[in-house]
Amino acid sequence: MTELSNVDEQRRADWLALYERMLLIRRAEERVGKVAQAGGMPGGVHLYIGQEASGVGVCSVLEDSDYITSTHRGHGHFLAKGGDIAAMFAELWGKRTGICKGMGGSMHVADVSKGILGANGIVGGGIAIAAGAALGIKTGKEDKVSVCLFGDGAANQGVLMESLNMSAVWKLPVIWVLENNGLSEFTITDKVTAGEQIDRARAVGMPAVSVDGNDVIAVQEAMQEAVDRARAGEGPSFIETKTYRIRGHLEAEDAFLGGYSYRTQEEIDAWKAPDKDPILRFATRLLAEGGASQADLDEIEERIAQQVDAAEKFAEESEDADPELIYDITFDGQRP
Ligand SMILES: Cc1ncc(C[n+]2csc(CCOP(=O)(O)OP(=O)(O)O)c2C)c(N)n1
Repeated sequence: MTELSNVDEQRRADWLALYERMLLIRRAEERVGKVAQAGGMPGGVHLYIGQEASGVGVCSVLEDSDYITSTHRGHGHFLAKGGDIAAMFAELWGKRTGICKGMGGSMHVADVSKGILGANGIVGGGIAIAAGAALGIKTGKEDKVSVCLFGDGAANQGVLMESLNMSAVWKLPVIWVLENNGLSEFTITDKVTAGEQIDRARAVGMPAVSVDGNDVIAVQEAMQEAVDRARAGEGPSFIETKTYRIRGHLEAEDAFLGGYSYRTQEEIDAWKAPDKDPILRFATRLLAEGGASQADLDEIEERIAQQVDAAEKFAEESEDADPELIYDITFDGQRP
């Protein structure tokens, strides 16, 4: 093989891995959505469908030892960072084999062994955690970075300014990733936001870029630069990934809204089209420039279908979570 074909082969493998991770998130969440809509899952379920390129591009340049903090829409981040699909399904299904023993549910999937410090039902809850993790890395002189994934609704929480400021003052190894899907629950973010959120990072003198969040390679490249900077001791960076949430805010959205709609079907359909959807777009590029064949993509689809089926079976067949465990976790075993 010539040197050039080695490079091409490496790119083909790398790109196929990105594609597979995005498709895993999509197919996993389609299954979760189906079960949740049929009433088979406890608690609120917020899907990441449409935003896969953001989480996958971000996590593709991280090691297991690097940290991420996530949001209430955290399944995609969990899987992108290498979390186990069966343990995640069991958690969502409320089973004791779940990644948090069924105590956390959809909004609290976490796996510290993979650096996943947790999804969070508190909007903006991951922001100070990410800053704290970065401070721990710095004071412990560890070769790690901390990444905070948060939404444009969370960006309006005051804790963001405090954390951006301190991370810049102390040159913390943290990357702030604003996943800007333009929506905050049932509100158009522009209606409750003054100026551009990215300018809040620029105000504290931090490098800040805005990228097409539905282009996994654009996200990966911006992220690689930011991670290199953080590892070199040059401090924090801010990346805005512009994307779109295709599903409702949560799977029970219709029941919440009772006929009210905050966006049009045309808008949603436009983001599902092959030129916008992050997975369809990347499939086209893989076939045209990445050296992949349709057979490669079909094989991935088949592999993922088996993984999703197996994860669902595992979750369904597992024992329900033990409610008594709540006392051990939250009250050190004490009973009221
Ligand atoms: C502290 C707090 N306030 C309000 C809520 C209710 N809430 C849930 S999601 C959400 C909007 C989040 O928007 P964004 O951060 O953009 O994330 P997205 O849902 O778009 O992924 C709100 C206000 C909450 N969970 N926590």
